[in-house]
Amino acid sequence: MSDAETLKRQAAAQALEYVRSGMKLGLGTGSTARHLVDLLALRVKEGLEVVGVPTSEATRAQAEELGVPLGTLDEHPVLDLCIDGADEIGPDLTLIKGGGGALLREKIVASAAKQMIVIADASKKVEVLGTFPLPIEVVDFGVAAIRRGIDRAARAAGCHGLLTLRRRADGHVFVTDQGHLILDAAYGSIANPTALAAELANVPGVVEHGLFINLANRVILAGAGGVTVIDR
Ligand code: ABF
Repeated sequence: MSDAETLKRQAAAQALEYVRSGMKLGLGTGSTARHLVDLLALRVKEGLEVVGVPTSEATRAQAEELGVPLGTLDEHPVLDLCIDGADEIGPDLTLIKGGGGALLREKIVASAAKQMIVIADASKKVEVLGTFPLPIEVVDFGVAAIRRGIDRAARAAGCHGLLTLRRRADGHVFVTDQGHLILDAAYGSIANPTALAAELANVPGVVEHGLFINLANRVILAGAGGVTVIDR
Protein backbone atom coordinates (compact mmCIF):
# COMPACT_ATOMS: atom_id res chain seq x y z
CA MET A 1 0.00 0.00 0.00
CA SER A 2 1.35 3.49 -0.87
CA ASP A 3 2.11 6.03 1.85
CA ALA A 4 -0.97 8.05 0.89
CA GLU A 5 -3.25 4.99 1.13
CA THR A 6 -1.72 4.07 4.49
CA LEU A 7 -2.58 7.55 5.83
CA LYS A 8 -6.14 7.33 4.54
CA ARG A 9 -6.53 3.93 6.18
CA GLN A 10 -5.18 5.28 9.47
CA ALA A 11 -7.75 8.09 9.44
CA ALA A 12 -10.51 5.60 8.63
CA ALA A 13 -9.40 3.26 11.42
CA GLN A 14 -9.44 6.12 13.92
CA ALA A 15 -12.99 7.09 12.87
CA LEU A 16 -14.18 3.55 13.57
CA GLU A 17 -13.33 4.17 17.24
CA TYR A 18 -16.47 6.33 17.36
CA VAL A 19 -18.74 3.63 15.93
CA ARG A 20 -20.88 1.65 18.36
CA SER A 21 -23.22 -1.31 17.92
CA GLY A 22 -26.75 -0.22 17.10
CA MET A 23 -25.67 2.86 15.14
CA LYS A 24 -27.16 3.93 11.85
CA LEU A 25 -24.22 5.12 9.82
CA GLY A 26 -23.88 7.30 6.75
CA LEU A 27 -21.15 5.79 4.58
CA GLY A 28 -19.13 8.23 2.49
CA THR A 29 -17.67 7.99 -0.97
CA GLY A 30 -14.12 8.19 -2.32
CA SER A 31 -10.85 6.43 -1.74
CA THR A 32 -10.64 7.31 1.98
CA ALA A 33 -14.22 6.21 2.59
CA ARG A 34 -13.40 2.96 0.77
CA HIS A 35 -10.93 2.17 3.54
CA LEU A 36 -13.60 2.93 6.09
CA VAL A 37 -16.09 0.52 4.52
CA ASP A 38 -13.36 -2.09 4.25
CA LEU A 39 -12.48 -1.82 7.94
CA LEU A 40 -16.13 -1.57 8.97
CA ALA A 41 -16.83 -4.84 7.18
CA LEU A 42 -14.13 -6.53 9.26
CA ARG A 43 -15.76 -5.23 12.44
CA VAL A 44 -19.17 -6.42 11.26
CA LYS A 45 -17.73 -9.91 10.77
CA GLU A 46 -16.56 -9.72 14.39
CA GLY A 47 -20.10 -8.95 15.57
CA LEU A 48 -20.53 -5.15 15.34
CA GLU A 49 -24.18 -4.44 14.53
CA VAL A 50 -24.73 -1.38 12.37
CA VAL A 51 -26.89 -0.32 9.45
CA GLY A 52 -25.12 1.66 6.73
CA VAL A 53 -26.71 4.20 4.43
CA PRO A 54 -24.40 4.66 1.42
CA THR A 55 -23.82 8.03 -0.24
CA SER A 56 -23.26 6.58 -3.71
CA GLU A 57 -23.87 3.54 -5.86
CA ALA A 58 -20.13 2.83 -5.70
CA THR A 59 -20.19 2.69 -1.90
CA ARG A 60 -23.38 0.64 -1.96
CA ALA A 61 -21.73 -1.91 -4.24
CA GLN A 62 -18.62 -2.14 -2.07
CA ALA A 63 -20.57 -2.43 1.19
CA GLU A 64 -22.93 -5.03 -0.26
CA GLU A 65 -20.04 -7.10 -1.54
CA LEU A 66 -18.33 -7.01 1.86
CA GLY A 67 -21.50 -7.90 3.77
CA VAL A 68 -22.15 -4.60 5.57
CA PRO A 69 -25.90 -4.44 6.35
CA LEU A 70 -27.48 -1.56 4.43
CA GLY A 71 -30.66 0.47 4.61
CA THR A 72 -32.03 3.52 2.86
CA LEU A 73 -32.38 7.07 4.09
CA ASP A 74 -36.15 6.66 3.70
CA GLU A 75 -36.04 3.78 6.17
CA HIS A 76 -33.62 5.64 8.48
CA PRO A 77 -34.13 9.39 8.07
CA VAL A 78 -32.09 10.12 11.20
CA LEU A 79 -28.56 8.74 11.30
CA ASP A 80 -26.29 8.60 14.34
CA LEU A 81 -23.10 9.32 12.49
CA CYS A 82 -21.87 9.97 8.97
CA ILE A 83 -18.21 9.33 8.07
CA ASP A 84 -16.96 10.69 4.77
CA GLY A 85 -13.91 12.07 3.01
CA ALA A 86 -13.36 15.58 1.65
CA ASP A 87 -11.38 17.36 -1.04
CA GLU A 88 -10.45 20.36 1.10
CA ILE A 89 -10.91 21.14 4.78
CA GLY A 90 -10.85 24.83 5.64
CA PRO A 91 -11.31 26.99 8.74
CA ASP A 92 -14.29 26.06 10.97
CA LEU A 93 -14.23 22.64 9.29
CA THR A 94 -15.91 24.06 6.21
CA LEU A 95 -15.36 21.59 3.38
CA ILE A 96 -15.16 21.30 -0.35
CA LYS A 97 -16.59 17.94 -1.40
CA GLY A 98 -17.76 16.43 -4.63
CA GLY A 99 -14.52 15.58 -6.39
CA GLY A 100 -15.91 12.07 -6.60
CA GLY A 101 -19.22 13.37 -7.97
CA ALA A 102 -21.39 12.23 -5.04
CA LEU A 103 -21.89 15.62 -3.35
CA LEU A 104 -25.69 15.70 -3.51
CA ARG A 105 -26.28 12.38 -1.75
CA GLU A 106 -23.32 13.11 0.53
CA LYS A 107 -24.85 16.39 1.66
CA ILE A 108 -28.30 14.88 2.18
CA VAL A 109 -26.84 12.02 4.21
CA ALA A 110 -24.55 14.32 6.23
CA SER A 111 -27.49 16.63 6.97
CA ALA A 112 -29.51 13.66 8.22
CA ALA A 113 -26.76 12.63 10.63
CA LYS A 114 -26.43 13.83 14.22
CA GLN A 115 -22.65 13.93 13.79
CA MET A 116 -20.34 14.05 10.79
CA ILE A 117 -16.74 12.87 10.97
CA VAL A 118 -14.45 13.69 8.05
CA ILE A 119 -11.49 11.45 7.37
CA ALA A 120 -8.55 12.56 5.27
CA ASP A 121 -4.82 12.66 4.88
CA ALA A 122 -3.29 15.83 6.28
CA SER A 123 -2.70 17.36 2.82
CA LYS A 124 -6.44 18.16 2.59
CA LYS A 125 -6.25 20.80 5.33
CA VAL A 126 -6.00 24.34 3.90
CA GLU A 127 -6.04 27.93 5.19
CA VAL A 128 -8.37 29.13 2.44
CA LEU A 129 -10.73 26.93 0.40
CA GLY A 130 -10.75 27.02 -3.37
CA THR A 131 -7.53 25.61 -4.75
CA PHE A 132 -9.57 22.46 -5.39
CA PRO A 133 -12.21 23.40 -8.01
CA LEU A 134 -15.65 23.65 -6.42
CA PRO A 135 -18.04 21.02 -7.83
CA ILE A 136 -21.47 22.44 -8.67
CA GLU A 137 -24.21 19.94 -9.58
CA VAL A 138 -26.65 21.25 -12.19
CA VAL A 139 -29.64 19.94 -14.13
CA ASP A 140 -29.26 18.83 -17.73
CA PHE A 141 -31.27 21.73 -19.18
CA GLY A 142 -30.14 25.20 -20.23
CA VAL A 143 -26.60 24.66 -19.04
CA ALA A 144 -25.28 27.78 -20.83
CA ALA A 145 -27.82 29.92 -18.97
CA ILE A 146 -27.07 28.15 -15.69
CA ARG A 147 -23.37 28.90 -16.20
CA ARG A 148 -24.17 32.62 -16.57
CA GLY A 149 -26.25 32.47 -13.40
CA ILE A 150 -23.40 30.79 -11.53
CA ASP A 151 -20.90 33.40 -12.77
CA ARG A 152 -23.16 36.24 -11.57
CA ALA A 153 -23.71 34.56 -8.20
CA ALA A 154 -20.00 33.89 -7.75
CA ARG A 155 -19.06 37.51 -8.58
CA ALA A 156 -21.55 38.71 -5.96
CA ALA A 157 -19.61 36.61 -3.44
CA GLY A 158 -16.22 37.88 -4.65
CA CYS A 159 -15.29 34.81 -6.72
CA HIS A 160 -14.63 34.32 -10.38
CA GLY A 161 -13.12 31.50 -12.39
CA LEU A 162 -13.58 29.07 -15.23
CA LEU A 163 -16.45 26.56 -15.08
CA THR A 164 -15.55 23.21 -16.64
CA LEU A 165 -18.15 20.60 -17.49
CA ARG A 166 -16.92 17.42 -15.87
CA ARG A 167 -16.14 14.50 -18.16
CA ARG A 168 -15.27 10.89 -17.48
CA ALA A 169 -11.87 9.49 -18.38
CA ASP A 170 -13.35 8.13 -21.64
CA GLY A 171 -14.45 11.65 -22.68
CA HIS A 172 -18.18 11.16 -22.09
CA VAL A 173 -19.96 13.73 -19.96
CA PHE A 174 -19.97 12.72 -16.30
CA VAL A 175 -23.49 12.06 -15.01
CA THR A 176 -24.14 11.84 -11.27
CA ASP A 177 -26.05 9.07 -9.49
CA GLN A 178 -29.04 11.45 -9.56
CA GLY A 179 -28.72 12.02 -13.33
CA HIS A 180 -27.27 15.53 -13.16
CA LEU A 181 -24.14 17.20 -14.56
CA ILE A 182 -21.23 18.74 -12.67
CA LEU A 183 -19.51 22.06 -13.39
CA ASP A 184 -16.14 22.38 -11.64
CA ALA A 185 -15.52 26.00 -10.68
CA ALA A 186 -11.87 27.08 -10.58
CA TYR A 187 -12.18 29.98 -8.13
CA GLY A 188 -8.66 29.60 -6.74
CA SER A 189 -9.65 31.17 -3.46
CA ILE A 190 -13.02 31.35 -1.70
CA ALA A 191 -12.70 34.09 0.90
CA ASN A 192 -16.30 33.85 2.08
CA PRO A 193 -17.73 30.32 1.65
CA THR A 194 -20.97 31.22 3.45
CA ALA A 195 -21.69 34.08 1.04
CA LEU A 196 -20.83 31.93 -1.99
CA ALA A 197 -23.02 29.07 -0.75
CA ALA A 198 -25.97 31.43 -0.28
CA GLU A 199 -25.54 32.97 -3.74
CA LEU A 200 -25.20 29.59 -5.49
CA ALA A 201 -28.28 28.23 -3.74
CA ASN A 202 -30.33 30.94 -5.48
CA VAL A 203 -29.29 30.06 -9.04
CA PRO A 204 -32.08 28.23 -10.91
CA GLY A 205 -30.73 24.94 -12.23
CA VAL A 206 -28.13 24.53 -9.50
CA VAL A 207 -29.10 21.39 -7.62
CA GLU A 208 -26.31 21.49 -5.03
CA HIS A 209 -22.75 22.63 -4.56
CA GLY A 210 -19.78 21.12 -2.80
CA LEU A 211 -19.44 23.65 0.04
CA PHE A 212 -20.29 21.84 3.29
CA ILE A 213 -20.77 24.45 6.00
CA ASN A 214 -21.57 23.65 9.64
CA LEU A 215 -21.91 19.97 8.82
CA ALA A 216 -18.61 18.43 9.93
CA ASN A 217 -18.26 18.15 13.71
CA ARG A 218 -14.92 16.42 13.70
CA VAL A 219 -12.04 15.94 11.29
CA ILE A 220 -9.53 13.11 11.58
CA LEU A 221 -6.33 13.90 9.72
CA ALA A 222 -3.58 11.37 9.22
CA GLY A 223 -0.12 12.73 8.42
CA ALA A 224 3.51 11.76 8.69
CA GLY A 225 3.51 12.91 12.33
CA GLY A 226 0.49 10.80 13.30
CA VAL A 227 -3.26 11.22 13.56
CA THR A 228 -4.81 14.55 14.62
CA VAL A 229 -8.43 15.05 15.66
CA ILE A 230 -9.94 18.52 15.18
CA ASP A 231 -13.38 19.33 16.63
CA ARG A 232 -15.61 22.22 15.65
C1 ABF B 1 -15.88 12.11 -1.30
O1 ABF B 1 -14.74 11.64 -1.93
C2 ABF B 1 -15.93 13.47 -1.63
O2 ABF B 1 -16.94 14.32 -1.50
C3 ABF B 1 -14.66 13.94 -2.05
O3 ABF B 1 -14.93 14.46 -3.29
C4 ABF B 1 -13.89 12.70 -2.21
C5 ABF B 1 -12.63 12.58 -1.46
O4 ABF B 1 -12.01 11.52 -2.06
P1 ABF B 1 -10.71 10.84 -1.59
O5 ABF B 1 -10.99 10.28 -0.25
O6 ABF B 1 -10.52 9.82 -2.65
O7 ABF B 1 -9.67 11.90 -1.59
O8 ABF B 1 -15.81 11.96 0.05
